[in-house]
Amino acid sequence: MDFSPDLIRLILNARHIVVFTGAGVSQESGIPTFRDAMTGLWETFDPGKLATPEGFAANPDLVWGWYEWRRSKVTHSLPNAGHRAISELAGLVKHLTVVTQNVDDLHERAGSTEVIHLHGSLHQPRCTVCGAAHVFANAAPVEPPEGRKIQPPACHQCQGPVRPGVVWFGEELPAEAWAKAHSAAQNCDVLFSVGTSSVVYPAAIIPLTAGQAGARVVQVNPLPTAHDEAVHEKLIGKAGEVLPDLITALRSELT
Ligand code: BV8
Ligand code: ZN
Repeated sequence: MDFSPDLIRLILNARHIVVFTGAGVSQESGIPTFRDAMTGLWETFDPGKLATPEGFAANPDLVWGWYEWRRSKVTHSLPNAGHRAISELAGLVKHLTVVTQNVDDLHERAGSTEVIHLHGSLHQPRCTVCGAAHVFANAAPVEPPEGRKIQPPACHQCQGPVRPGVVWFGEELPAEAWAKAHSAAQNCDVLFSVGTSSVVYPAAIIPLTAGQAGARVVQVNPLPTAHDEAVHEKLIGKAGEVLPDLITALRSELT
């Protein structure tokens, strides 16, 4: 893929770059995107119902089983070329912040060091009663069959039911993560929006905030998104193909 010389110059001269990511950046690692996560046995459930406090209260074993299935997929997957390119980009520019909607740890495992998780993490379960962090008995769970119900573990401290450490629909985002992400969006020169359908709020405000603050907003996605009219530039393609090409173009400019 070719990139405009002014985008290459803008990136290399930028004081601060934000990379805002969604489930699409993990798709090439074999992690189903949030919308695709509802394939197979899960497709009979609506994520809007499964990924909610009410869904967990009504079906704790079903919801915990879904998250354990997803956790096992992540644990047995590897970061892809898109994650690695984002980590490499940080080494080519002055300051880079990753703001992710994803609950996996693939950015960190690709070497990204400044990662803000707006929607929590699969790896940080906590007690619904006392809030204590829960340590998984099995760090790398054997992949449960799709649709498998698994009883949530009991809290080590108070025996209350443990829940996934993610932000569900209807729940507020972690205040500190939101504040840091919003500030990064207001102070960056370029924001890449990678692999997100841009329909979930308030996360989807982040690219809009960057654009309103004067940053160049560049979308990386093989398909149209809800932000197509709002972004300044669309790099149409997979993250694992477009971003390594961008790194190559930047490196050739630097030699
Ligand atoms: C809140 C964690 C209120 C859990 C997630 C009506 C209008 C507007 C908003 C609302 C509304 N009704 C309700 C709301 C609010 C709601 C919301 O936005 N709903 C949407 C669906 C309309 N938001 C909330 O509830 C939020 N909280 O509002 O609280 C409040 C206020 C005060 C006090 C109390 C409460 C909380 C939202 C967080 C929900 N949790 N995740 C989990 O993961 O299980 S959201 C979940 O979906 C993901 O985390 C992700 O953030 C989100 C969107 O998914 P994407 O990442 O975009 O993935 P998706 O599958 O959609 O798209 C994939 C994209 O990748 C596609 O574009 C595809 O083309 C592309 N792609 C595919 N392959 C590739 C690729 N791109 C590049 N390369 C590839 N290879
Ligand atoms: Zn507890």
